[in-house]
Amino acid sequence: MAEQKEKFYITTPIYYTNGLPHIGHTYTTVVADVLRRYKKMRGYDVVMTTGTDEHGVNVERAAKNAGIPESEFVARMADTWRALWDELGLTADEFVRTTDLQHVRTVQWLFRLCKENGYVYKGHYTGQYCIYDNAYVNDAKPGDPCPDCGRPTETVTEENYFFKLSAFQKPLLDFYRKYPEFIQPETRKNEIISFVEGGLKDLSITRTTVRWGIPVPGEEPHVFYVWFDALTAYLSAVGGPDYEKRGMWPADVHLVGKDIIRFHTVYWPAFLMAAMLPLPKQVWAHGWFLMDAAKMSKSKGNVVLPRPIANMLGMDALRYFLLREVVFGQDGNFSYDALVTRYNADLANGLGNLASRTAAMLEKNFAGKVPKPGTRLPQDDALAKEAQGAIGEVLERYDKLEFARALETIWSVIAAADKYLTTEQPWALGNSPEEESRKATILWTTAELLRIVTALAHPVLPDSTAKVWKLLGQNAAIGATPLDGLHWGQLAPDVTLGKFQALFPRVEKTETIERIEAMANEELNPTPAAPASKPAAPAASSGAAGALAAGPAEKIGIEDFTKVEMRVGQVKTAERIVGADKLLKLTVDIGSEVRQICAGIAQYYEPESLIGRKVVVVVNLAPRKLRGVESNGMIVAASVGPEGRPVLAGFHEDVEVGARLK
Ligand code: ME8
Repeated sequence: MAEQKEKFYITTPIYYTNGLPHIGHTYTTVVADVLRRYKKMRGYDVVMTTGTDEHGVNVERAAKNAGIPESEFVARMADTWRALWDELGLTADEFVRTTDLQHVRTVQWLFRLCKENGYVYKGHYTGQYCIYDNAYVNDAKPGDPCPDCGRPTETVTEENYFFKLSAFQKPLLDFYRKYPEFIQPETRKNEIISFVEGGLKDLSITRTTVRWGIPVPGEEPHVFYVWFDALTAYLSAVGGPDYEKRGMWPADVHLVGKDIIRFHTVYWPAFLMAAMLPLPKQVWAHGWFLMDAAKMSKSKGNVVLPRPIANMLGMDALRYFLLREVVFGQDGNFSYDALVTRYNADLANGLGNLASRTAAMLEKNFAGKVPKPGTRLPQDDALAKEAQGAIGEVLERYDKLEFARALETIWSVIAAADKYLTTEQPWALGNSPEEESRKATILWTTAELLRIVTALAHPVLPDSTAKVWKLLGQNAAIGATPLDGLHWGQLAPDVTLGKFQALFPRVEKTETIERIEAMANEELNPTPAAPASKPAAPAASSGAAGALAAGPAEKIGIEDFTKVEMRVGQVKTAERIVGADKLLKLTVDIGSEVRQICAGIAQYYEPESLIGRKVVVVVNLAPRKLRGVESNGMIVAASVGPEGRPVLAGFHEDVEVGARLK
C-alpha cells in the first residue's frame, strides 16, 4: 500500500485588486513557491494558496473610475494577477478570490459559528467618515480631514456586528506560550505579545456603509468588513465548511509581510478559537523590500515590477536575488545594481560557469559520458565530504526558512569545486593510463558535486537546475527527486550527458539596467496602442534616443497632436548620473516651473555645454524613474545615423522660455 504522505499547507496573503503586482508581492509568492517545491522534494503532499482580496470601498471606487461594474473590475484584476503568477512560473495549487461563491459561504458559516458560540453581538460603531469617498478614516479625530480628498470628515455612528476580541486576550497569550514557534521571526513575537498584553478591544466586523462586500445573511445592508472576509480565504481555499474532507486545514504556514502580522496572529486565531476550529501552525512575517529606503507604492512612483527583470535576466535570477540578498524576516533595499552584480557574480560566474566547464571537459575528454572514477586522493575525499556535509545543513536551513544561508552554503560548495579544479588542473593532464584515470576521478567528482548542488538549489532555481539535471543525464524529473535520499556517490558512471544549454549568460550592467527600466516604464505608462504610431519625433529622454522605426508613421489627426504638450525650456543645471553612462540629469526651466528631466544624451553632450541652452520639452509626459532618478518630461532630439545619435532640437531665433510649440 502506498504510504500516506504528510500534508503541508502554505499560503500567501490574498492581494488587493486595486493595484498591480510589484516586487513586494512577488517576494512573498516566490517564497511560497520555493517552500512548495522544497516540501515536495521532502515527500510532502503540498498545497499552496494565493489569491485576490476583492471587496471594499477601494474597489468600489476603482471600478467607478474605470466606468465598469465592480464584478467586472475584480474579474479583470484577478485575471491579471493570476496570469502574471503563471507567467512567472509561480503556480499556486489554489487561487482564491473573495468573490467566489465557496468563499462567500465560508465567511457566512464562520460568522454563524462565532455567533452561535456567543462571540458576536450587535453594537454601534462611531468613527470619522468621509462622505465624499464613502470611507471611514481610521485613527482620525473629529474635525480631521480625509487623507484622500482633504475635505473634512464627519463623525458617523452606524450599527455593526462586533466580534468579542477582548475575550481572547488570555487564550491568545496561552496559545503563544504553548506554541512558541507560532509567530516567526522571534522579534515579531515579542511585539505581538506586548500588543495583546496591552488589552484587546472588540472588533467591528460588519459595515452598513459599504456596499461591495459579502452580505451578512438576513441582516442586509450589513456586509462583512475587510479582515473577517479576507482571512477566511485561507480556509475557503481548502474546502471551507468541508475542510475536513480535503484534509489540508490547518495551514502549516501563513507567509505574510510584517504589515499584516497583527491581523494574522491576533484576529485570525481569535476568530478560529471562537468558531472552535483548528488554528494555523505558524505565521511567518517577512520584512519589506524598500526602494530608496521607502516602502514601494504606486503613488510614490517607486515600484519595481517583476516582469521586466524576468524578461531580461530570467525568473530564476530574480528568485535567487530576492532570497539571497536579504535575510528572510528583515527589511532590505532593492537595487538593480545589486541584482545585476549578483547575477553576474553568483549565477553567471558561479553555478553557470561550473556547469559549462564541467560539460565542456566531459565532452572533450570522455565523449560526453560520465567517467568511472579511479583511485581517490585525499583532496577528492575532502571535496566529497564538504558536499555531503552541505546536504544536511542546507535542508536544515530551508526548514527554518533561512533561504539566504541555505544559498550561501550551496554557493560555498560551488566555490570549493572551482578551487578544486584550479588546483587539480585536469586540463593539464596527459593521456597516460594513470593520467586518464586521474582525469576521470577529478571530472566524476566535479560532476557529482554539480549534481548535488543542483538538486539542493532546485527549489530556488527551478528552470536552470532542470537544465543542469538533464545535462548530467538525469532523466527523472528533478522536482520529484527525494532530497532525503540525496547523498554523495549516486552519480552512475557511463551515463550519457544531455545537451548543454546556456544558463546565465554574462550581462553588461548599465545596458541591462537601462533595458529593464525602459520595459518597466512601458509597463507602467504604456504607449497608447497602434504599433506603427511610435513617437514621430525622436526622444532624447529615457535613454531611448534614436531607435526609431524609419517607415511611414500612421496618420494622426490634429486632436492627437495637440495631446502632446511641447514647450520651450532652458537648461539650468546638468550633471552625470553615477552608474548610468548614457544619462544626464538636467533641471529645465519651462516657464511655469523648473523640472528635473533625465536625458539619454550623456555620450554626446558634455553637461556644461548644455547650461543656458534652449530645448524642446514634452511637458505632459507621465513622470518616470530612470536609474532611480525621477524624470518629469522629455527633451526632444533628432535621431541621427545608424547608432541614433541624439541631436537636440533648438531654435535659430530667440524664443521665450515656456512658449508652446504648435
Ligand atoms: O494586505 N516588501 O494585501 P496587499 C515585501 N489584502 N513584501 C511586500 C511589499 C514590500 N515592499 N509590499 C507588499 C493585503 N508585500 C491584504 C491581505 S490576507 C488575508 C489579506 C507583500 O495587496 C507582503 O506579503 O496590500 C504584504 O503582506 C502583502 O504583499 C500585502 O499585500
